Amino acid sequence: MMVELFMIISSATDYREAARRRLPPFLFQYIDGGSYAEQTMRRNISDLADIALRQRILKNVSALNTGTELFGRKLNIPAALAPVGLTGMYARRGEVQAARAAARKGIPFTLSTVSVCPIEEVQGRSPVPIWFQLYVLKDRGFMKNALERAKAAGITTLVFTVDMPTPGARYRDAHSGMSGPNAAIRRYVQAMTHPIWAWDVGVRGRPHDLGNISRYRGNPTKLEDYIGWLANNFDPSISWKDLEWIRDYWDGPMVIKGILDPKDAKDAVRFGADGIVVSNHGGRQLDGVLSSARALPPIAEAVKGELKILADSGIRSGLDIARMVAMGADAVLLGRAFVYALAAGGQKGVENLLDIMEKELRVAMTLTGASAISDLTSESLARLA
Ligand code: FMN
Repeated sequence: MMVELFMIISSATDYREAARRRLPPFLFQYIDGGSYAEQTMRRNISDLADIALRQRILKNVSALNTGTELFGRKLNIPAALAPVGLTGMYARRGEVQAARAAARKGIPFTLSTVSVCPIEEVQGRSPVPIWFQLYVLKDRGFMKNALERAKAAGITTLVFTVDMPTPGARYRDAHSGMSGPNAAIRRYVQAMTHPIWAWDVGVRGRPHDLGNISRYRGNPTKLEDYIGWLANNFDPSISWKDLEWIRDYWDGPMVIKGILDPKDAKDAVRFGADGIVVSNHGGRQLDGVLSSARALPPIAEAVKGELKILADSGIRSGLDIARMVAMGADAVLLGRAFVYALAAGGQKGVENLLDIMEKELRVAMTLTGASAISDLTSESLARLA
């Protein structure tokens, strides 16, 4: 890809820098930022880095296998791509490119409710079933419509995100031009000074509406309407009772995303969820809550084996995947890591990132003496004095 002519890419961190160069600032900052003072966002990364892996030697791990199984599907590594809104703005028809990369590398892709490309376009161009993420919205008609369309498209796994009864404030967005005064003009100027993105995505990647919402409303819901639409549609009245109709309606696996407390994880078991995602939304919701690395161990202790435990927020390497699995996750979701790669290098960028992460995971497994994903346990972590 173009970006690789100018940069050596060897990690997710390199892709972040490549994405920063390629994207207009309003988009890069939207991806890169968190809420309020961004403390939780930073701790997601630093707390994970503080988890010490336990090096073991002479364990003959020559027959190493990174594969696992999740909701009846074999995965090449214990990971899936997280739902990320507006992915079609970071690369041309970005959701399609990311879904195809995930399929090639043997892991699931999750389509966000607030995607640019609608369900039908992404599933139609993916060789394997994708996952679909749904938000709790005041307009239950939209939710029902989205579920019906997902089902009709052949999607079986639903990720239901519950940590956004109200959106967290992301101050970077007001400064960058994503929102705030004269936002449209500022975005236009930024696009003009990033001509590769402007031509490839801005011009050739149209239409840039929120595909799923447009299909429901029958007219385009444009990027300009996005912030307002979101702000008016999240529903703070939601409770476990409201989820029951979705569980009754949805035949396939249902995963509840946005759990940080063992009590909520137990409620998810009682509710009959097939899985949970331990997540603080990448530090984009309530700043000051626990990092996922800290939230995961007590949750795993409370519900391990009763449903599938996924975890996200701050995962930037295969070493981080090993850490999360060793702390009790069955698999992880990759958020910004894949988005940076997509912005920098499209489908090929995401495929390359997944290759990099698989290699990193293999090294972590080799040097902790783990031949299989099931060998990554609390015994793979060093106890600190
Ligand atoms: N989570 C959702 O459930 N639905 C979304 O539409 C959604 N949009 C996101 C948009 C951006 C730009 C980012 C960075 C995250 C978004 N998330 C969304 C949260 C991710 O699914 C995931 O929880 C988070 O990115 C994990 O943290 P990480 O990026 O540090 O790995």
